[in-house]
Amino acid sequence: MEKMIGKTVKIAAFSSIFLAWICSHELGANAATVVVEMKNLSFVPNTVTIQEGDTVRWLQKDTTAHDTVSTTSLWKSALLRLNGTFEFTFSQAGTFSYFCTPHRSFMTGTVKVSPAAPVNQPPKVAVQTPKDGEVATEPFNGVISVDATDSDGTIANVEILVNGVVVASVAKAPFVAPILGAAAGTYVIAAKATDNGGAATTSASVTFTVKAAKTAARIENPALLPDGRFQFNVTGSLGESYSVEGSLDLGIWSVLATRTSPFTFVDDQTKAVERRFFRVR
Ligand SMILES: [Cu+2]
Repeated sequence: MEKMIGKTVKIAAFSSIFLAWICSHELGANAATVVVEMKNLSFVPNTVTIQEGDTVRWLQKDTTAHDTVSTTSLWKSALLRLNGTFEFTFSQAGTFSYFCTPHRSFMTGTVKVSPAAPVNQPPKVAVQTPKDGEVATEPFNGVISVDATDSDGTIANVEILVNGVVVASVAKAPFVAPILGAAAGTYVIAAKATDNGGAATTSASVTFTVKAAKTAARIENPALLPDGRFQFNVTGSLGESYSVEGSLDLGIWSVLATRTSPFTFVDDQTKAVERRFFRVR
């Protein structure tokens, strides 16, 4: 019973190593570990091909002692007993021969290390217009334009997102999407670029505000102050800028003040004139 449990555990441990090796090679991301057995007075497999950064693990399966020694002194293990292991990680591409010291005349092996596949660099992407913080007035017509580049390939697609929703998917430059009659509101604009290698980058987001159209201001509560000055209140679109203009003849108008609605305008010059006309815009 104990023997059987022991065997099961060994098989499980071996298969997990094997799976890890396959997965990491398929992904091309993480370094792999490849097992070479020392078995029946030989290295099995006799030649292994790995990538830069991968590791070879020698596993002793003979009762006769073996070691693994690089012909260029890159590595050298101790003499290994049954189930003993030795690992070496290959950081340089090349072909590396090795041998077992007690059986040098016939027990040899080779590790071929190929250069690691270049890693696909993700694209760069930025929203060019509108600018972050830009404010416009409704109804707004314009263009969202996006700059997307890929240092080691081409741009396969650019998605333009407004408030998290894809409004355009553009396969080649220029990467633009029209804005037609945008109503008042805040728009968060971003773009997601995908390159020909499948890597994607999402841009920094840009906040674009469309304000309600400016309404005509009202002149309210006109009053002559005890000191002879004239005042009135101006109420227009909240936060919008309005200019008070004055004229003596309804022909020539001059700006008397420009302020943010709502505000009270007091005319210091009323005392000096017989009459004056006002308008606000
Ligand atoms: Cu040997």
